[in-house]
Amino acid sequence: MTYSTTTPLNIEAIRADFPALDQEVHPGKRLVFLDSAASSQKPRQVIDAMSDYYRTSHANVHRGIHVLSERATAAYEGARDKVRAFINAASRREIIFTRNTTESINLVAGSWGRANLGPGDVVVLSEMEHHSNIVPWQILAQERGFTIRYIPITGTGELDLDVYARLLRDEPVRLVSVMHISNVLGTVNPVAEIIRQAHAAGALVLIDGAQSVPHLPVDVQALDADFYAFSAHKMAGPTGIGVLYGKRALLEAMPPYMGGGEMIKRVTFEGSEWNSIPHKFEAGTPAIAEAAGLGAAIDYLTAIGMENILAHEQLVVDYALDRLSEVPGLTLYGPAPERRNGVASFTLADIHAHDIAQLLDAEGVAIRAGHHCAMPLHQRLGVAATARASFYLYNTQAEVDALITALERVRKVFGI
Ligand code: C6P
Repeated sequence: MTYSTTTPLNIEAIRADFPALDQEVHPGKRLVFLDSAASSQKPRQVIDAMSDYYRTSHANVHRGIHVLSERATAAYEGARDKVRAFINAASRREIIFTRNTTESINLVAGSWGRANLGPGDVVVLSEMEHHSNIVPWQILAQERGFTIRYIPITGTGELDLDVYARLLRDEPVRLVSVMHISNVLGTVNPVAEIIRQAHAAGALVLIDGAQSVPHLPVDVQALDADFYAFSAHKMAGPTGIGVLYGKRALLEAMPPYMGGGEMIKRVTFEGSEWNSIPHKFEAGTPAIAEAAGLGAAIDYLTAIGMENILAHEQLVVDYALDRLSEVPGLTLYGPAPERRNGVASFTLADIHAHDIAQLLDAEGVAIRAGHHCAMPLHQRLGVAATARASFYLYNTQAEVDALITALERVRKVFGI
């Protein structure tokens, strides 16, 4: 089989931007980093932006009337403008900074959910969801008494849209909350269609974009998403900051999620008046350096072009799926290459995924093993754990070859 190697990216230049990629992790073993779905590496542009911020501009935001506070505020609010443009939100007020995708989803549950859901209502999730899009709803359902339904997955690891349509028709669905791209199966869900059908049935939609915003162009207005959540650390940005996009009218009508400084307009002993959005949802001193880092990550990805990143990753993932499918005893999970992105999860005979990951690590190949915070999905797949190789803009087909060679060693050790 011949494989396309015509990537639109200048891969050597990109790899040179990521200092962590250039190292031996064991004597004679160069790092092959295939764990970006858990958290991506960071380019020096992001590291420098955060370091520069701390060296020259740190102060608290929105508070002091002095030069450093003004610089810090500009860095923080400038990052909000970059996020707005990156996902094409209509207004910067619709961009709420959180800690990560998990906090963004908890914010919607704790604010919109607590105010709007009750007995008789239905929230629709899917069987492929990450724990962060299951557990907040389970906690709230215990308190508020609504029902959770799950869109089943088909044998190819895709959402069963017939069952989804039936749920919307037969049940009083108030909210649909599903992932854009699966962190285990790689499935790219048809979220525009899912949103269209939900809206026709009078339900709102929250999209978990943790695995999509880093990998493909996302336009929240074109999708007509009501809420959209993602994390900076999976898109070449720092840990400690994430985003909740929400439509302005919804955010304005929602009660605060946390109380404290910054989120109020006026406080008396008798009560308080809330600040306008987005500040109503950003209580306390925020992650300012991290916002500067996220802004730099967006600049970095935008300069390369999300379409180019998507095309490059598709080449690498397609190649990985082809090569992995040739490994004797290996089972791949997820749909056909044209309907997936980013990750390749597999089992190898009856070898435990942790043993695979440990032996691969000894060869310098970093993957993730376990349930990837999707235990119900693994239960549905009938396996306790999978090994997962995940890819980003800096990975190459040569690194896939290194994975395959390392897997040969695993097979030899286990005699299969
Ligand atoms: N998945 C993985 O290895 P946080 O931790 O809040 O930044 O992201 C949570 C999250 C939510 N949804 C999806 C689809 C995700 O993939 C993740 C994070 C990582 O698959 C860590 S468990």
